[in-house]
Amino acid sequence: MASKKKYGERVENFSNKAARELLSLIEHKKTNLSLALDVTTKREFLEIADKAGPYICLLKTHVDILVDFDQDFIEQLKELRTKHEFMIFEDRKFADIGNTVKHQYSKGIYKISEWADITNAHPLPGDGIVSGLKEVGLVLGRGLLLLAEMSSKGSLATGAYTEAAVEMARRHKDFVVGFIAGRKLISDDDKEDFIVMSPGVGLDVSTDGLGQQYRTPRNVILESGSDIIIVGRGIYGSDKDVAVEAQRYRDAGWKAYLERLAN
Ligand code: 5BU
Repeated sequence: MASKKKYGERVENFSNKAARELLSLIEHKKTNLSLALDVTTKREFLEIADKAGPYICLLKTHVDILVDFDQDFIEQLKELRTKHEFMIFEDRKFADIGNTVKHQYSKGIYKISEWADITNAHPLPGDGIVSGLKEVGLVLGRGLLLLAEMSSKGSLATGAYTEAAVEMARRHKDFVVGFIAGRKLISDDDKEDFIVMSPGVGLDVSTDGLGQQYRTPRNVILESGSDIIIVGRGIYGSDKDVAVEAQRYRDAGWKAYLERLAN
């Protein structure tokens, strides 16, 4: 069952700083839209982020696809974060043993833990992946999402695997704040809460020819009980007016949430 609680009322369910901040931000900015900004140059990225900024709660990045990534990019990203009041989610999909992911998270060129409020990991390697990331991220107030499901056709993250992801999250509630999934994964319970974010959201097309599968904001938020819609090419794809499309998805996501509360 989808949560009947307002985003703001759920803040108290979390000890994690990033989760609390995100739910408060969604409540006051009135948007459950995350932009998945998969462009490959700094200039394009920063331009689009500036246009969509007023309408999103969370900017989802893949910094390793930028051909001209540098420290200046991070500085400018942080400026936009403050200007528009959104949070940052690096969709890194860590998938290695704890010791390795600890370094991948904090070191290398990207130093993800320094600027990303939220990142994510595959539960595949077992609890060590969460423990390793937690060693770095918890003191910095960061949060982690586990990939319990994927939006792509033929995904193997189903059934017992998805259930095991939920159990893993339950063992690390201070750091694991939620899931990437297509639906709410636990039944309503006052004692536990996880934030569910769903990629594969689009209003105009149903696939991308490479296995992506799109559902509507209404389907994801109202019918499936997810909390945040993640939209990429639906907003910045060719011939799109970024501000117009961002508002359109913001409105659709929020309307579905209000309907869920009223139902
Ligand atoms: P799109 O342009 O709206 O299709 O972009 C979707 C984004 O979400 C893209 O950055 C993917 O890497 C990301 N994604 C996804 O599409 N499906 C998943 O299951 C996960 C992430 Br996890």
